[in-house]
This record gives sequence, structure tokens and C-alpha cells, in this order.
Amino acid sequence: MTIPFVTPPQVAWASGIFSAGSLRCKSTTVADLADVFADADAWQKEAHERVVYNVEMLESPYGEGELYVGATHLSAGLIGDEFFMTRGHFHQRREQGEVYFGLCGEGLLLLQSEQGEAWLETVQSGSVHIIPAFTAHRLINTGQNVLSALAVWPSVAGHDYHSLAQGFALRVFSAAGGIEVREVRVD
Ligand code: PAN
Ligand code: ZN
Repeated sequence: MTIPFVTPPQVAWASGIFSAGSLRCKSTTVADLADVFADADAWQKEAHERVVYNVEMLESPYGEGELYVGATHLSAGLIGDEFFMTRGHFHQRREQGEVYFGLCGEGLLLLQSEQGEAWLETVQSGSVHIIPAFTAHRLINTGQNVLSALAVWPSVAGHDYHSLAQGFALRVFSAAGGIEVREVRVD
């Protein structure tokens, strides 16, 4: 009997581009990110069809114990002085964690507990981010090039984009060519 070798999907580590696998792709534009950035006037003036990030996910089964794998490609850019970022979310099933791997570009991973404690991890090629359970997460591109990260998460985790309606407790801005982190006051 000949046992066949299965060719698995491939990812180019330097870019996060998948090959030899079926993909699901989703683009998120400036228009999709209303109320996400601090400067509403700057958001309004930006070309609404401009793509802020693309997510490419490998097709894989949904169910308890199953995993999803996806790459996020976040463009470099600013809305006002605020760096491009993903919408960010808690998992619907809060007890489900996730792992991000930095592939290329430079940025930050903003993490926030349910109690509102926020912290930042630097993302670059080779960085490994273990996102704990009960922790919201958002990628921020602070560099000049695309920031790409690979993510692995439980298929049952789900995305809750609403519980952070008041936003994250930290925002990251470009200031004098550097990075300025500001605490957001929630009244
Ligand atoms: C990632 C994110 C991806 C896009 O795959 O979904 O970076 O960010 P938003 O979902 O916040 O728009 C992930 O964390 N999955 O669970
Ligand atoms: Zn997630």
C-alpha cells in the first residue's frame, strides 16, 4: 500500500502570504472603521475606500477543539496623527486565547483585560505573542511598511466587537517622528 504524502498549506514567513491552501479573505476599509479613530474629522476626510487591513484565513473546520489560522496585513498610515490599527476585539468566548506571530513590519499589539488594564507588546519579525484568555487585542502599525502577523485561534472563540464600545484605554500616535502613547479618559 502506498501512503500518500499530503502537501499542507504554505506560508511565506517573510510576508505572511499563503499558498497551496484554500483561503477566505476580508478587507477592512477606512469606511468600515467609523468611530475607531480619535480624530473623527480626519477620518471623514480620508478616502473611505482605502484598505486599512486585509485578513487571509485558511479554510479549516469549525468546531470545539478546531483551530483557525489567519494572516493580518495592516497597511502603514495615519488617521490624523493616530497610527492605522485593527478594530480590535474580545473573543465572544472570553476564555479562549490566541497566539500572534510577528512576520514583517513594525508595530504594537495592544492588549486589555476585562477590568480595563491595558498594555503593549512590540511586534516585529519573529515576535511571539500569547494572548491570554479574557483579553482584548488590537494590532497597530507604527512603521513605514505593511505590518503582517500570523494568528492561530480556536474556531469557537468568535469575535465580540461591541463590548469595547468605549474603546481601548490606550491610543498610539505619531509625534515628532516618534511614537506617543496616550491614556484615554473615559468619563
Ligand atoms: C485576528 C483578527 C485580525 C483583524 O485574526 O481578527 O487581526 O482584527 P479585527 O478582527 O479586530 O478586525 C484575530 O485576532 N482573530 O481572533
Ligand atoms: Zn482574536
